[in-house]
Amino acid sequence: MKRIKAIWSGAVAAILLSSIASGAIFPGTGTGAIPDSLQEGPANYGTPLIVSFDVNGLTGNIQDISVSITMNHPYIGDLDVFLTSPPSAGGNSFTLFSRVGALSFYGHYSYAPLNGTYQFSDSAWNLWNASADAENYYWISNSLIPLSSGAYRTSRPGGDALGGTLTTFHMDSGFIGLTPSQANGTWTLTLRDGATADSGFVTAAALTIAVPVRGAALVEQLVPCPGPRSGGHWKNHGQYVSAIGNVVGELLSEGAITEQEAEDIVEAAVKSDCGKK
Ligand SMILES: [Ca+2]
Repeated sequence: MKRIKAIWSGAVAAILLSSIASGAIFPGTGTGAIPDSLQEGPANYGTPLIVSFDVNGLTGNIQDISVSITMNHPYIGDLDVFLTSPPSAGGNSFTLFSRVGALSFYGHYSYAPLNGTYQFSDSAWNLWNASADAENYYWISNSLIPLSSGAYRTSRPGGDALGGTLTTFHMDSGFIGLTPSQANGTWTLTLRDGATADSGFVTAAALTIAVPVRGAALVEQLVPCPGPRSGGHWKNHGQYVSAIGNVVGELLSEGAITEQEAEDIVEAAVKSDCGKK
């Protein structure tokens, strides 16, 4: 497990300590070729490639999630890709993208090739299906340049009418809010190919899960942003940060939080507007 130093919601001016989260990255194992479909037709998928993520050490409920895939394939429209939670979390699957541009099973898929690193995240601006849409892609770019690496939103399967509809991890996946006992376990990314003649390869994948920083909500309760619990307002920002530092120091010495968590809380307090006139 590799930790991301950044505090996810740290850019918000009126920051609430209870909303800060830190992410952990879990690298995927079992990458390789995505076996081709052997026969055209509904449900004739090739053997799925299943990439696994050993998620462990989460200390809070899932606040945010994203997945990145480094891959290539000549035709995005062949593919069906979904992320599945561990059995302890119900093992539900959420489609990242599927048969992009498909208007029917037998025809009119997107021609867009893939060759890059693609991240699926709710905070992305790029629309995956729109970027790879069959007609748009073909007519605007008939040289068939691979879809650009970058962050994209997930989308429903199919052509314009359905596939243009965006989905989000927060609204649709069922992953947000999973508890540590549900979420710690083996997550899988399944990639399968539903059309003959062209096949692709996954070289790397990673799952990023953010949970609230442990202790932050308690610190916020003990050291409220508007002013000390004894009443009145903070004299200045420094007084607020100093009070935060005292409480964080106590929690740290009791072993209730780690040094990293202490650092995250203090950093968020420093960035906040609490105590500022
Ligand atoms: Ca294929």
